[in-house]
Amino acid sequence: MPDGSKLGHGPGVEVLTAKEYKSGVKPTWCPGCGDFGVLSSTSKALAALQLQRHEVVVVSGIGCSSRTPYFMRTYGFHSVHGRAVPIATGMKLANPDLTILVMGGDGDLMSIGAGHFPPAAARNVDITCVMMDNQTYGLTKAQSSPTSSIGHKSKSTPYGVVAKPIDPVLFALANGATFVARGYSAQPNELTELIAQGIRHSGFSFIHVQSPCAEFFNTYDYYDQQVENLPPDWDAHDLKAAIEMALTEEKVHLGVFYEEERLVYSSAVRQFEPEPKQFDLAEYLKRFS
Ligand SMILES: Cc1ncc(C[n+]2csc(CCOP(=O)(O)OP(=O)(O)O)c2C)c(N)n1
Ligand code: SF4
Repeated sequence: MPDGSKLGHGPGVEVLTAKEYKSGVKPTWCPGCGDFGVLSSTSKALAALQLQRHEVVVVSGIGCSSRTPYFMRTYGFHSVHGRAVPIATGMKLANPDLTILVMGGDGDLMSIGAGHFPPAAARNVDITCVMMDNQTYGLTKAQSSPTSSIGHKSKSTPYGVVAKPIDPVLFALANGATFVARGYSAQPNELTELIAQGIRHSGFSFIHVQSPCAEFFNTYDYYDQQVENLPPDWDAHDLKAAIEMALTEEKVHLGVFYEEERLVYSSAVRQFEPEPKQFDLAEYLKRFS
């Protein structure tokens, strides 16, 4: 086993490769599913940061993408549909030293779980939310989702979707997320960097990943054509510019849209904790004399 002290991790600390963050359980995903790329990038990001596995928790809801905790050799919680964000919030408050990743799909996080996202972003809960967006409900065999385009035909919308789709990047920016980025599962190296940056960021990080469903809605050709990096001189501290860029419909931009330093929730709430009262034992015992 390599000695961690050579890498500045202290003697006796195990140096981990990306493979060692994977559980070895063979993913149940269909061949070509974008989620393979996201799993690989997440493992590589954890290896780049050399986080110890007992310090990391991957929390998910329900969906193909939400199966990710099974495939990671970290702590994991495959919870109930849409509830990953509040569960992660509780974990972070109970133990602020943990690195917590919420991983799930557009159905899980933007539909049934959509009500939980805004308060976590606004409170700046220090968790990293990686959303695998395939614009469909893969696990339940291809109903439309809140990110499906107008006109998208599916089993639940046989005549086409009529609702305007949610733009997850815009949603995160509007709700006060302090790190907002977009990646593409077919560009795993760039995605690794975005996930690592999201984890390093102190506060609510949201990484929107275009992660096609190879089985029911294969959009690889579309995204191969449509994705474009944010300009090299992009100022990620300009919220208005980030919102305007997210509204641009010509291209699907990749990179870090926005980043802001703000007090994290677990520190902010502790400011309101009352001062502990001094306890005078002798005074207290007088009542029994
Ligand atoms: C309370 C509840 N409602 C509905 C379902 C059925 N259900 C399971 S997964 C899912 C949607 C998953 O979609 P998404 O999060 O996009 O994940 P994907 O499978 O596409 O990765 C639904 C509606 C459920 N499990 N629980
Ligand atoms: S149904 Fe789609 S999202 Fe689910 S594992 Fe298969 S390719 Fe991936």
